[in-house]
Order: sequence, then structure tokens, then C-alpha cells
Amino acid sequence: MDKFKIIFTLSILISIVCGKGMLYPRSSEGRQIQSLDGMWNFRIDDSPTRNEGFDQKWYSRPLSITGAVIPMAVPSSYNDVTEDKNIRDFVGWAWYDREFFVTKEWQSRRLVLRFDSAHYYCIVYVNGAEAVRHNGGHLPFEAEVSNMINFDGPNYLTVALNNTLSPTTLPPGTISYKTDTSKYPEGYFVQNLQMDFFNYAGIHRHVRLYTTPKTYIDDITVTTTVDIGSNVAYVIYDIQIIGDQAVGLTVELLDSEGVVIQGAPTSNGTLKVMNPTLWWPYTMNSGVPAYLYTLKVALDGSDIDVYRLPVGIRVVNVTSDKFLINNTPFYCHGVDKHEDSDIRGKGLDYALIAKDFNMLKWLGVNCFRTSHYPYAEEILDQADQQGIVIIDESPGVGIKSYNFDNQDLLNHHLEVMSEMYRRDKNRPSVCMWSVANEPDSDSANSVNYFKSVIGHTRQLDPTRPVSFTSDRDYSNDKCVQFVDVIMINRYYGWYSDTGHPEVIQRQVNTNFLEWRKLYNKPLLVSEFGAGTVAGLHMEPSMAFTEEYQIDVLSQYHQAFDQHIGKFLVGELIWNFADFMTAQNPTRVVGNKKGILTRQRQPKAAAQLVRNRYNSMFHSSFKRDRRLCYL
Ligand code: BDP
Repeated sequence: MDKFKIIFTLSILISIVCGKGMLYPRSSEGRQIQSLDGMWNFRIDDSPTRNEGFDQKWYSRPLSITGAVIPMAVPSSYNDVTEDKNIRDFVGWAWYDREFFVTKEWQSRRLVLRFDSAHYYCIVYVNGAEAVRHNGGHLPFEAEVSNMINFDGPNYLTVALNNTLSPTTLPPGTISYKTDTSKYPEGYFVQNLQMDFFNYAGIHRHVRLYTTPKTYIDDITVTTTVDIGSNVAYVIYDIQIIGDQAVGLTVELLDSEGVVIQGAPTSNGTLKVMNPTLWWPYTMNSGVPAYLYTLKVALDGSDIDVYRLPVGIRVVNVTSDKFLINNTPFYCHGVDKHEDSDIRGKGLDYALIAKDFNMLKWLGVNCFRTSHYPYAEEILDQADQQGIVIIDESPGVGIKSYNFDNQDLLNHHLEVMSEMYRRDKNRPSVCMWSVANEPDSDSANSVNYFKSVIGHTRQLDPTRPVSFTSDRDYSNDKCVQFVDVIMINRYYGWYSDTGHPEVIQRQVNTNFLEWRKLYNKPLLVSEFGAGTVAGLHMEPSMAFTEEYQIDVLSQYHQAFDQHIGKFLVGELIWNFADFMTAQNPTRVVGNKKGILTRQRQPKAAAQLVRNRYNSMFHSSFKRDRRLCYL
């Protein structure tokens, strides 16, 4: 067992993130993409040392030669794909491999291997040699592999993936070694989680090989400003090129019909847009919400690189009592979500994404938080295109007071915020960063930790507000002082006063006013809800029935209505849908606080929410019509 511990620790120390940019792979005149998704070979290393894979160098030969393999889908979590409890609940190294071929036409190109996410700690080998390793799920990593590819025969791609959560991972966790042999077999250990969702593991998103020319566009950063009064916007861009720095380039801004409306020949600058069509949440503009321009960057020469980046022109500001998008007050009527569904766990699934966005629109949701980690880029694409505001949350969930003094954890958290910013910085839908969920923000040592994480995030991105969600009280939270918008998670009528929804309004009102007395900042309720088993009914209601969920939510709604337009800027229901958790006596095959089932079918409360949210934005169209159109 010691060996297992040592391997995991060493791996973290030498973890690297390659490259400066992390542009989403897009094919163009200069770039091609080869998907490596599909059915891979798979095996868990449940050997007594949990280290047989490295001892026997499983990466040096096809996995099927060193032992038995089963087929495993990529992308998907591996946990729920088989009937094997050892695989579902596995902790340690899981191994994947597949064969692939590369056309000789790509021999002169720069080849990049990109993983959109693999949970949690990942080492990637190409033809037996290490290509890249990455520390952390939910975020992409890539490596140039041009010199590792065989153009005359098969290539082997091998992945070693470790899902162990430790005091230096995000989310943090611990391993307990059970040494009492009167109760547990030799070498027995369990993973302790500090969060309330299943620790799904696997290659969760796309794996792709893509090409670029040798001189290539490595990164593009775009910010936008809007001068509402004079009907002018500015697109400020900065392009990083790697390779021949003398190469010329053309930058063009195209409207949604592909017409060039502005251009420049420099790698950084400002494009002035007269009469801009702004990016709006769909609830703030019934005409053309979520309008996207395209920034087309093309390098000169015979071997050109071309990249097209969607750009939404909008500006976000926060005052002492308002959340402003394009200088217009935005009220977030939304939900918290999870990446979670049957069979694939946290694996990317286009049908699920389409269904979820249809459901969000059906419910009238205009905003969601990526609780409790950054979601797939394909999900954020939909938010950009459909005009849904995103509070982009890091995997910093469940950080306890005993974690704050761990410098390695803090360094990792800073690195994760940098990776998140690098990936999502150009997205108009991302309107706020959430650096953590429900940390022990009342402990003295949380102060320096959050001063540092929030300060770092603000330094990376001065254009978006920064926050975290607090479940602490106004009287003892020590870190809300650093945020732009106060986000609070509240479970009156559920974790306290269970069975008494009649006290919710009073408690919400008292709590709001206390926060307001202390801080002159807008307030957003980032979680409230009640556990509800679909199909369970009782009148009068009791906890866990569909009627009780309605009672709880409507009490919150009545309380919120007294503060909308004052300092309350949003409400997020916990949760959009039921989701899987670790087994625990308070969870009945997962967390049941969804207003939808895990299969995305509505519970009775979904109708209540649908009526409320739809009427909110239909009336706001009338109220704000003048402001919404320039
Ligand atoms: C909140 C957490 C969330 C949980 C939820 C609950 O932020 O992750 O799932 O409570 O208990 O405290 O349902």
C-alpha cells in the first residue's frame, strides 16, 4: 500500500501542463482533426500493490498482451458501464489503450494530442513513451506529439488514470487505511470524499489528434467593451503566435452572416464596431439574443494557419446592488446542475446536452452555475449560442479548515483557476467566476487562502466578477469580504426545521437583512431546495414528497419577491436534476433534490418553477424593452 501512496505523490510533484494557449480544436484551412473517441481497451489495476501497471510497464505494449481487457467507451465514466462493483467503486490506477493510424499526409504537420478532460490524474503514453501528464479532472490538456507518431503502421495510445482524491487535489479527499484485521482484510482502504457527488472517473470528454502548421496561432484573448450611449463597441484582441514571429497576419471580425465588418493586420489591437449587435441572455432580448460575431485570424504564407473564434460583445458590471449585463440589471432565475446521467456518469453526451438545454428553456432558466467543476466546452458552446448566463465554478468544493494550510493545495487551486481562465476567458456566457463551493470560510486560516485565490482570479480577469458560495453565517464568514457578489447556499426547511416550510420566509428575510447590514454588495442565493422522491405524494406534505418540494420552493419564492429589484440578483435551485452520490444513509441512490428526475422528467415542482421563471422574463421584456435594444 505504501508503494501506491508513493507513486501517487511523486506523480503530482512532476505534473506539467503543456502550452500556453488551449484553443478549442476547430478544423480550418490550416487545421485538421482526427477523433480518437470510440471503444478503447480497459483494465483496472487492483493488484495488491495497486502498482502492477507501472512495475510491469503496461504502457510499453498493447494492454491486451499484459492481461485481460474489456471494451470501454470514450468519452464516458467507467464506473457504471459494467456490472462489476470493483470497477464501479474502484480507487487507483485504471488503464486504457487503443490503436490508431495517422495518414502520411500529416508527416510535415505539427500534431497535437488533446484530452478535453480525464478524471483525475492522467499519464498519457504514445507508442510506449510518455507524452503528457495532467493533474485534475474537468479541464483540457494537450501535447505536441509530432515526433512520437509512426506514419508507417499502427500507433498505440495508452492512458493511466488515477481517481484518488487526496489533501492536494480539488476536490480534496483522504484515504483511510483500515488496519484492524479483526474487521477488515489486509490492505483494506476506503476513499473519503468531502463533496456530495459520486467521484466518477474515466476519460470524460473527447480525445483528438489535430494538426497545425509549424508556425501557428497558440492563443487568442478577446475582451469587449460597450459604450451604450454612443452605440459603439470595442473588441480588444491579443494573439499569440508560436514559430516564425515575422509572419504576417490578418484579423477580421465577421458578422453572423459572414460579412467582414472590421479588420486589422496586427497581432493585438482594438476593433471598433459601430451599431453593434450585443450578446444578451435570451430572457433580456426577444429579438436577437446571444448574437455571435466571429474573429477570424489568418497567418500569411503558403502554409497558413487559420482560426475562427466566436465572439459575443457584451459587458458585465456589478454595483452595490445590481448585476448588470450591458448596463441593464440582470436577475438570474436559474438552477445548479451537475454533469451526471445514467450509464455514462460524467461522460460527454450530445443528446443529453441538447435535452438539458431544451429543458432549461422549457423551465425558463436564464442562468446556471457549473456546480461544482468546469463543464464540457460543448456545454458552454450551447450557453454562448442560446444566451444562458454561466457562473463558472472551479472544482474547489468541500475545502475544510484542515486543508487551508496546505501550500500544495493552494498552488494547485491557483493553477486550476489559470487553466479555467485560459479555457473559458473568451466566452460571453461566462459572466462570473466561482472559485469554490462551501469551504470552511469561517476558519481563521481560510482568509489568506481565499485572499490569494480570489486575488489571483481577479488579476487574470479584471472583466468578470469573482465569488464563491458560502454556507456560513453572516456573523462568522471571513471570506465574503473578498467577493464581488455574495453567494449563499441556504437549506431552511430542509437541513434545519425539516417539515416546517412555514418558517422559511421569516428566516430568509432575517438572513438577507443581516448580510445587507454587513456588506454593501449584491446577493445571490446559489442553492436552496428539498429532497424529493419522484412519485411520492402526501397531503398535507411531508419531507421527501413532491408536495413538500413545492411547499419549500414557493416559500423561498415569496421571500425572494420582496427583495428582487433591491439587492437580490438571483436564485439558483438545488438542483436541476437528481444526481448520483456516494452511498450514505441520507442518500437514496443519489441526491434527490432535482426538480427533474435523473432521466430529465419533471417532478411536480418543475411546473411551479416553469410558471415563475417564464412569467419573470416575459414581464421583463415589457419592462426593459427600451433598454434591451440599442
Ligand atoms: C450543499 C452542497 C451540494 C449538496 C447539497 C445537498 O453545496 O453539493 O449536494 O448541499 O446537500 O451544501 O443536497
